[in-house]
Amino acid sequence: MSDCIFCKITKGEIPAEIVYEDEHCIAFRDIQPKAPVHLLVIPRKHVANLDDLTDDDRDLISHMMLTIPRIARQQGLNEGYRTVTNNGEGGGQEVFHLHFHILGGGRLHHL
Ligand code: DGP
Repeated sequence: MSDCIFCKITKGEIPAEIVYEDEHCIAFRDIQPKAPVHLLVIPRKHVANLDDLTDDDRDLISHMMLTIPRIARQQGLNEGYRTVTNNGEGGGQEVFHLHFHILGGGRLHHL
């Protein structure tokens, strides 16, 4: 998607503080952090949100789920962290490129 800011980040067209990348996904620091460590993990492929996934994305989503704890460990989140994805406008989604927030670095409030 040419006008998607997260696609632009994957292509290096707009800057981001990237902390992890592989052939399927990248992770970078959220520009408006809500916790001492606040990262976004996104697929390189443009997928709007969970509703946009298809059976063809099984390996991709499984890879992302397995990669999130690796990124959290690399970032020193040894005491725990929260992973959130906002899905759709009613779910608080503002950027319509699938992303998993990783929040940590302090004790988070119960949901
Ligand atoms: P959500 O509400 O789940 O769609 O969260 C979108 C998050 O993306 C929000 O926490 C702010 C972050 N964000 C928006 N634009 C940019 C950007 O250009 N760069 C970075 N690093 N983060 C962004």
